[in-house]
Amino acid sequence: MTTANRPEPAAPARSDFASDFLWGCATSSYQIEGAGSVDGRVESIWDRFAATPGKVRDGSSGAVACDHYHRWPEDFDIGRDMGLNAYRFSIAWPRIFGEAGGQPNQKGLDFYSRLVDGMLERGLQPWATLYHWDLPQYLQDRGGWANRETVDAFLEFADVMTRRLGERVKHWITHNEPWCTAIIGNFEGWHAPGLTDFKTALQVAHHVLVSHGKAVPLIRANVPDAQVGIALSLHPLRAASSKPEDLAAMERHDGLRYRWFLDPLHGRGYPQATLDAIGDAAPTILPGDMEAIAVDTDFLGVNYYFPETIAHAPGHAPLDAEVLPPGEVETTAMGWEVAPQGLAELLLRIEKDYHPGPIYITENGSCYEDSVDAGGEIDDVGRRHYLMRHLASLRAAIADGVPVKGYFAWSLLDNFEWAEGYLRRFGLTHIDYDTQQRTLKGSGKWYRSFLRQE
Ligand code: IFM
Repeated sequence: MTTANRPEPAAPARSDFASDFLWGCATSSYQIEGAGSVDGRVESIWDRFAATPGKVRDGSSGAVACDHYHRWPEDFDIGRDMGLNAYRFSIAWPRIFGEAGGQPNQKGLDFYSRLVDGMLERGLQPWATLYHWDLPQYLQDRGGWANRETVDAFLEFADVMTRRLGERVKHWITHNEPWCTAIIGNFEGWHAPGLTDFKTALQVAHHVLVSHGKAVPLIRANVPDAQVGIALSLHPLRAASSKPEDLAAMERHDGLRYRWFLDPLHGRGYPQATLDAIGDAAPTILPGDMEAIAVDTDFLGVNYYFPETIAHAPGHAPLDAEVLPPGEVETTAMGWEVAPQGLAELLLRIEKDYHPGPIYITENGSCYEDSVDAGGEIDDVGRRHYLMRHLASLRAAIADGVPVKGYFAWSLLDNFEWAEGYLRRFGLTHIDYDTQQRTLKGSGKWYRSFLRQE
């Protein structure tokens, strides 16, 4: 069924949720900031990747993006007027350290300091993500996250940022979507740095998790009353059929896609069946690593977009299991299945499996092909329905006992959608990339009326 044929969903109300529930939008530095070579920012792996022909579908990069670096007051006004009480952003490491072992860049620090003041002035609780994929290229030149030294460099970055902002920023996310950093970037190769080696990818995943675990106590030491967590991208899984081989393939995929991250974060180590299956590709683990990864956190961030259907696929690396494209189901312009109930399903599973404490939906959103009408309006009915239906699902999960404390829509603005460039729009606010004009879409207006209880 296409979105156009769908009946209008029942609208959830803000009053269905706790009065102290957090309502935000999420963004990330490389996707919105632009100002690629301003004020001492150095090259990131995404600058290098985007400059490599064929890597980004429209040949674009984040060099200008939404020019948020200069236009952030207008963007935060949009967030405030929408009625948000929280805002999730990430910090561009290449703005802070221009070389390995160098001194922090004062202009980069000042930019994020201004940004945080701008949030606070508008009643937006700042949620800072330390790593949302824009690794400095000079670190990739030394092996990137596969090199253990990057863990130390990350800790130095985390230390500097939390000392500088910790009086004002209490909520810290160490990493966004380690799966994407590790597997998409280093095995599947369609994200920066574009490597295609499974063993490297698992070493990257391990170092990312170690860096998370070691950053948590450091952040707590620097930030009075810190709340620290990690944001994982997760999918409910379905087997392609009830055949034993598809069920087994789903189990194998689950071991890597879900348990490989959640098990060690909850003190269970890497899943043994997955370790057995991957053999020599297992990462090098130093004494103390697993204990570090298992550090207690204050919340779990869950990024949910769509479910995955898994089929047995002999020869399909790395685990003879394949994620199938969705069949005859409703999809977004990304080709991702629209499955609001999948959010509740996923949350209930996480709660049952790990009981992780407070959960925040740190991303959830949809991509549609928006059109601007003659009056300059964008009636993005698909995205509006997606948002309404996912909030209804979230309400159901909370009613069933999952302690979700906040929701961040992806995204405040249309932005640079990685390998898809500017061909894909996820924003509640439309960006005209020629003029940088911002226009609140129908979905953004609905979120505003929901948040203001109009
Ligand atoms: O744009 C991305 C974001 O950077 C990470 N999570 C998924 C979003 C949509 O693909």
